[in-house]
Amino acid sequence: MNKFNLTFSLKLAFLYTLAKLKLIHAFLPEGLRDNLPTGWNNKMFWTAFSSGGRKIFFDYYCEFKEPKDYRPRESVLPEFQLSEEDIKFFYENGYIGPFDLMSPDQAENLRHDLLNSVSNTESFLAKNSKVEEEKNLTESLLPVVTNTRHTITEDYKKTALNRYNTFIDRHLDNSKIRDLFKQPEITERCAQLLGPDLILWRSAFFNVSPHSKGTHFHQNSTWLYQDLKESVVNPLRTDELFQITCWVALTEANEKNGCMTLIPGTHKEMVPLKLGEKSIYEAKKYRLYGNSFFADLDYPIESAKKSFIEMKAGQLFLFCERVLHGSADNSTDNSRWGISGRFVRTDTRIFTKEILAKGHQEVLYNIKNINLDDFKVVLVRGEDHFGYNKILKD
Ligand SMILES: O=C(O)CCC(=O)C(=O)O
Ligand SMILES: [Fe+2]
Repeated sequence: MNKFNLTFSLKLAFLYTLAKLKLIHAFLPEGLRDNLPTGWNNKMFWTAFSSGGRKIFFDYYCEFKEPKDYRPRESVLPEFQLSEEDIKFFYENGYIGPFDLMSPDQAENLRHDLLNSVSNTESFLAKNSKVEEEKNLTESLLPVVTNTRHTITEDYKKTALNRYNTFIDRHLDNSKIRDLFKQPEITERCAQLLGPDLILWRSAFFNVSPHSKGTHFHQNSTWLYQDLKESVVNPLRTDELFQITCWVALTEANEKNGCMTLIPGTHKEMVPLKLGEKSIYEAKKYRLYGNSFFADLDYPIESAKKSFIEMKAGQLFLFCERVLHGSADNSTDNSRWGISGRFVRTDTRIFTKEILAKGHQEVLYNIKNINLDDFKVVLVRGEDHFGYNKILKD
């Protein structure tokens, strides 16, 4: 771990104070204004400040308040019903499942079909953004997409970027992915946890290649780390359950080939990263400082009790992204594939007005200027009484 950095703390205190003084932002030089930790809360500031830059949150810090009761928030058909016990289990552990969605054969066909189709068509992101400096797609970004910590060659970088463009948010241009996530096996269960009116805002394919390391352990909350300045997911409250991820197994997933692995109960609070010298990313920016893919979490991952979510192809499980999760290593000769969809209520704003107007960036991938004029969410259940998000019409 690096040393306590007094200069860091003093600078951060200055910048955090300025960040809170919104009225004077218009009068600040742009360079300074752009580097203010405006997306941070007091806990994030205090953790970074009091550790002299050695501990920093990767995503927006929030805690999880227990609900008043564990009654389902929507009544659904009996076959999809969760009991109060089930809901209590979800709140205690941060996940529930697996449940059946389709047969292994159907999952296998779907995987072929989807991978073929997303590999041969252009994604929303690829159409609407440009990579500013490919040479700056540094080594710190690549393990995210590739699940490896190999030496990075030029070829490898391109592959990583292609993979990113191929596998993220393809529900925006692929109706089969939308249909997949509109199925009642998913929406009816999410509704009992979140409420009746739901949108899908993100989807992503995840692959653990043969004989490679599994996905590193991580937590997510509001995706503040993407844009650095503003959260992507903006719920009315962050101290309650505001989002659920549905992970669908497109191949069988077990301990040998890289099934999802999580540490039950860790969704109750976000954990900071312990920064080492190497992990410092975007060091000039005090808004967010770490890269969870190289820094260790301030949590005893190795010795923690883990749940291995073994699934048949075609099953799904639901989890709160704030639970510490990753996947087992794949020691087999075949890839393990899954696709996840992220669901929130219609009262949640995806992207702030400012990001929508100015464009988005994926800092970890160095993808800048993502134009969001055509960005939409998918209403998968109920009605939208808020109008915060543009809805994709099928
Ligand atoms: O499939 C994996 O290995 C990781 C998935 C994941 O991190 C997610 O769905 O949030
Ligand atoms: Fe994740």
